[in-house]
Amino acid sequence: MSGVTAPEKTAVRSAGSESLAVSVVIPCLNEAASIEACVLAAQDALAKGNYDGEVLVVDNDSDDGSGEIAAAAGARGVYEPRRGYGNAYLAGLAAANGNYIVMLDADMTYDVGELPRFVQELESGGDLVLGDRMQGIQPGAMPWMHRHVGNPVLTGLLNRLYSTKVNDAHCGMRAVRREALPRLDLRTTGMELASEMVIRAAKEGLDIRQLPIEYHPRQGESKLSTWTDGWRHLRFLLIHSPTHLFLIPGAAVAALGALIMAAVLMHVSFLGHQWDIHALIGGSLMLILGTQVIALGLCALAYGVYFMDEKDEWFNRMRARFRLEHGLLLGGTVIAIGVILGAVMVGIWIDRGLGSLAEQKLAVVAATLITVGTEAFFTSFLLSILGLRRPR
Ligand SMILES: Nc1nc2c(ncn2[C@@H]2O[C@H](COP(=O)(O)OP(=O)(O)OP(=O)(O)O)[C@@H](O)[C@H]2O)c(=O)[nH]1
Ligand SMILES: [Mg+2]
Repeated sequence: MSGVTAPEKTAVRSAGSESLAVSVVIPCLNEAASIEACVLAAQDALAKGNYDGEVLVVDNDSDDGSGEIAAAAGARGVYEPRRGYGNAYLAGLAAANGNYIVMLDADMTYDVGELPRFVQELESGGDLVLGDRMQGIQPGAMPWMHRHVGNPVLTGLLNRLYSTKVNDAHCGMRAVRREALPRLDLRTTGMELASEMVIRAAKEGLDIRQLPIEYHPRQGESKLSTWTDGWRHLRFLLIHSPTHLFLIPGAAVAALGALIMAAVLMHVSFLGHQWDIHALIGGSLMLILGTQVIALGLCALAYGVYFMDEKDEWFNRMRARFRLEHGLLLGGTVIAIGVILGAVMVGIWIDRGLGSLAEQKLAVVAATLITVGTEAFFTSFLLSILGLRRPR
C-alpha cells in the first residue's frame, strides 16, 4: 500500500442509497507525455458519474518523472520497482480500495469516459468486464500485425483452450469486482496478466462480460514488444492447459504411430505402396513419443488438480475409475507381450543355429511394446506419488 491516505472503502453514489466505491488503476512506465491528461480524465469521469472513488497510478520505476506528474495531478501513488505490466497491476490491485476496479493504460488510448458503462456491468452482476476494441480501432491505433494476427490468433486460441467467448483478450481497459480478486489469484508479472485474468475468471466460473469500446492512437512510446509479449501470452495459454499441450497431441501422435505399425504388420498398401520396416520404425517412434507425452500430460494434470486447485472433470473421472494397480497391470501386460515376442525372436535365432537373423519387424514391435509398457508402469507410480500429499 502506498503511504497516501485512502478514501472511504464504501462510497455512496449520490443518486441513490446503493453503496459503492470505484478505483481507477493505471499502470505507468515512462508515460510523462500522457499521464497528467489521463489522471485528469479519470477524475473527471468519476466526478461526472458521481462516484466516490480514487485514481491510483502505479509508477513502475519510471525515469521520466511520470510518478511525480501523476501525484501532482491528484492521483494516489503506488510505487512498484519491479518492472512489468503484471507487477504494476499486482501492486495496484492490492492497493485499490474501490469495490469496483476499473483498469486502463496511461497512454490515452482508452476513453475513461466509458467508466460508468463498465461499472454498471459490475453493478448488474458481472465479475470481470472486458473492453472489446476490435470494431473500434481508430486509424493508427494498432499495428496491422497486432490487429490481424497477434490479437485474433491469441484470443482465438484462448477461447478454444478455455471455452471462453471473448473478442479481445488483451484489451487494457477492463473492470473487475474487487471481491473477485482472491478467486482470480493473479500472479503473472508481464503483459500476460491480461490473459491470466480471463483464463482464471473462466476457470472460476466468474461472470465475464464485454463492452465494445474505441481504441485511439497512443501518446508517447509503446512499451509493448510484439514478439516477447506475444510469446509470453502464448506460453501462458499453453502451460495452463496440459490437455491441449500434452494429452491431445500425444494421443494423436501415439494413435497415428499405432495405426502405421498395424498397417505395416497387416501388409496394408497405402498410396500405392507396400510399407515396410522403415515405416514400422517411424510408427514405433511416434507411438513411443506419443506415449511419453501423454505420460507427462497426465502428471502435469495431476499436479494442477492436486496442488493448483485446477478443476478437470475428465481427470477426476479417470482417477475415480483407475487405481495404481490398473496402471501396473496394463504396463506389466504390455511389457510381458514385448518380452514374449523377444523370446520368440531368440527362439528363432537358436533354431537357426545362432546364425544370421532377419526378424527386424518382430524386434521393432517387441522393443516398442517393452518401452511403452515400461512408460505406463512407472508413470502409474509417479501419478501415485503426486497424489500422496494432495490436499483432501
Ligand atoms: N509493457 C509494459 N507496460 C508497463 C510496464 N509497467 C507499466 N506499464 C504500463 O502498462 C500500460 C500498457 O503498456 P502499453 O505500452 O500501453 O502496451 P499496449 O497498450 O499493449 O500497447 P500500445 O497499443 O502500443 O499502447 C501502459 O500504461 C504502460 O505505461 C512495463 O513494465 N511494461
Ligand atoms: Mg497502451
